[in-house]
Amino acid sequence: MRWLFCLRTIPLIIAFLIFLGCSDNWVNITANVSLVKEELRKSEPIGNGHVNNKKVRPKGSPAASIDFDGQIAMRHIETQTGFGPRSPENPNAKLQTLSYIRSQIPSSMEIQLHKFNANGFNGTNLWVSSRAAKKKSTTLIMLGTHWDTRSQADRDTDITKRNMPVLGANDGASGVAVLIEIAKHLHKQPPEINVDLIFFDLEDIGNIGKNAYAMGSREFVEEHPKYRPTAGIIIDMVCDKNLRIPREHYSSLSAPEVLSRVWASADRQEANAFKDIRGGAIIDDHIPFLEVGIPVVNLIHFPFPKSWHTTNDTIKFCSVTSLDQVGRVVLDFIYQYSSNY
Ligand code: 1BN
Ligand code: ZN
Repeated sequence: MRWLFCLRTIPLIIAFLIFLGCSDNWVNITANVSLVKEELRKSEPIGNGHVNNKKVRPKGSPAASIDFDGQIAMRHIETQTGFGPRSPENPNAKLQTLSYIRSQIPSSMEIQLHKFNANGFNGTNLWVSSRAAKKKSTTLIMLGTHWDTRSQADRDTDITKRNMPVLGANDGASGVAVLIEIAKHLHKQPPEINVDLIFFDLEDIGNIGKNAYAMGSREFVEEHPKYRPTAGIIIDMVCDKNLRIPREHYSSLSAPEVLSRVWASADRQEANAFKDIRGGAIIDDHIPFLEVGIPVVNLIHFPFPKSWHTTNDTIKFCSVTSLDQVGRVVLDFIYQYSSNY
């Protein structure tokens, strides 16, 4: 009987002991599940798409795949700088540049020349309208850049060069290059909203004699009082190898929603040249628009690179990757607007 008792109870005791051992693990497992849940709860993206400082964007989301050709953009810089400085003293280079930009714009887009005189200078703004959406959408986004270059390299470290003109690979040609490629992209993949691209003249003779910065855009705004785009982006100096674009001050102050959309696009495109920090207060082609209440932001390299307003502003400091980032971010911005127009 005793043996029989042992035979029956020993397995039960062993089973009980095993249960006690496992139960400890069981507690741990439940604890771990709670921990994971807590981590997940903490890591829910709240607007900025970040989890504990890491990106949580699902791979292959449509916004992430915009094919902007930075290499071709680089060639547009090469062509423009090949014409020489595009400053008022060099009318031939200016004519060649205007005709080059026109030749690159897809035929589906309308081109208007806005000729003006400011402070004794003749200028030409080139206004391209991509109105694929026509009346289907009342949203109109204005993208702008300046196509002129500075007459004097007044920040050159070599004082003997300060009267020489700036070649403007970065300060002039880079913005034009990006907008040309954006125009081609919009032609191939028309958004559901209307887009204008404006190439402004006479942005960059400020503080030379009695001239101001952003004269071309100021003339444009003054002479087109009925022109009221929904929002806009000005790009300037966007090709440097160490590109760094913080949130420009006047843009943050007067067009915060547009700036937030741009930074959301930069985040989606993983464009690390865009820095989520305060930048300088820059007088550029966005200012005349902001003054009449049109929310236009300025995407500009800041602090300015060493080559700024020097004879060193050449293509050797430009990078395909930088052009690519800016192109993708601006296109992402457009297509996001387009997806909820
Ligand atoms: C941008 C590129 N700017 C000139 N070249 C605008 C500017 C205005 C920059 C004032 C600094 C001061
Ligand atoms: Zn400049």
